[in-house]
Amino acid sequence: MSLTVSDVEALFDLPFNDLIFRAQGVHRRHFDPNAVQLSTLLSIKTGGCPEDCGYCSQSVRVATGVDSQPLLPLDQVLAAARAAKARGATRFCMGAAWRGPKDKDLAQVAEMIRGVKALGLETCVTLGLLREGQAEQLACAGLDYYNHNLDTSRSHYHEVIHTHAYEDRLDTLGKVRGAGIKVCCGGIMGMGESRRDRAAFIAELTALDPPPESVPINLLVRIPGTPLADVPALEPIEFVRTIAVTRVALPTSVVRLSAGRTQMPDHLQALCFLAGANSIFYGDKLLTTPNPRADTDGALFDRLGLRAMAAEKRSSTPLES
Ligand code: SAM
Ligand code: DTB
Ligand code: SF4
Repeated sequence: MSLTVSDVEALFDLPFNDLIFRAQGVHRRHFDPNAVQLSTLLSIKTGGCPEDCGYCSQSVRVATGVDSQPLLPLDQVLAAARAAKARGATRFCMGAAWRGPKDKDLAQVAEMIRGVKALGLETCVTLGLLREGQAEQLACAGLDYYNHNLDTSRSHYHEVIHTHAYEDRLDTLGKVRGAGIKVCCGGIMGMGESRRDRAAFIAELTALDPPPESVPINLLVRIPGTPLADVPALEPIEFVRTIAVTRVALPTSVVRLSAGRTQMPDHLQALCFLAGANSIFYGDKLLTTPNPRADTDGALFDRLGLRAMAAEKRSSTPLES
């Protein structure tokens, strides 16, 4: 159901205990409260991106020490996918530092999707803006999810990114949906936005019809050399509130506690799961920055009694610890 910015702001303004209680109630009506979906990320094409997203280490416009690499060969991608599956991941997400894919790139990515799917994993790619017909090619290869984030509110977007517009992102999301691919769409918190911006961003997600199946909420990883390297850190309770409000506003979406977990102590992550997060990136690397190790997450899951969510089901399997 589409919510107004004021509706979402009212959720943010609830007393913390009332907000968390409400989020847990919504979570339990739609999901197993102790099951967490596990996605592993791989950067299949790193660095050298022409876009100027202010948070990103991979833009050509910034010196972050990230080495540019061409598109990985298929065998390396499949080896990483096999390792992710062996650790217990159910989805494999492949990210490319492109404004958008060229048709010859897309043919190679289609082969990667086919190969990863044949291993019995769900597939997700994030390749930037899509042109007419490209989403259909990905659907033909059997792609399950396309990740394309709105990242922040419409008005804050111009403060962070100047080389493409919010409307361009919405246009690609429409193409993905039109091709019958599931949508993974979320954002980054802690980019100097206001609470109203966070509310407006969540309201935008509720206006997508149907809502995204997967909603990654990233805490900004402040990467030296990027324009946002020195932005003040988001207050942690406000981050937990953002997770809880997302859970209430998007009751049937899987909410991913995404980038930023290496900066979060265990008790903060526990609060995020209590607030309704039910997915993580799993494996020791995101795209260019570190993520908690699988054994560290295994130990945290044991302490919290959490289990891995099976693909497309709400049942569970043991997690490596
Ligand atoms: N180039 C494609 C695009 O922009 O859609 C795909 C890759 S891009 C790196 C995918 C997403 O990663 C971004 O939309 C952003 O939400 C997230 N991201 C990138 N850098 C980040 C950072 N430093 N902290 C948190 N999230 C980040
Ligand atoms: C998403 O929302 N977060 C992921 C994924 N989608 C592609 C990326 C996080 C990147 C964090 C910074 C880095 O490792 O470069
Ligand atoms: Fe390029 Fe994506 Fe990074 Fe923006 S977020 S600079 S489009 S890789």
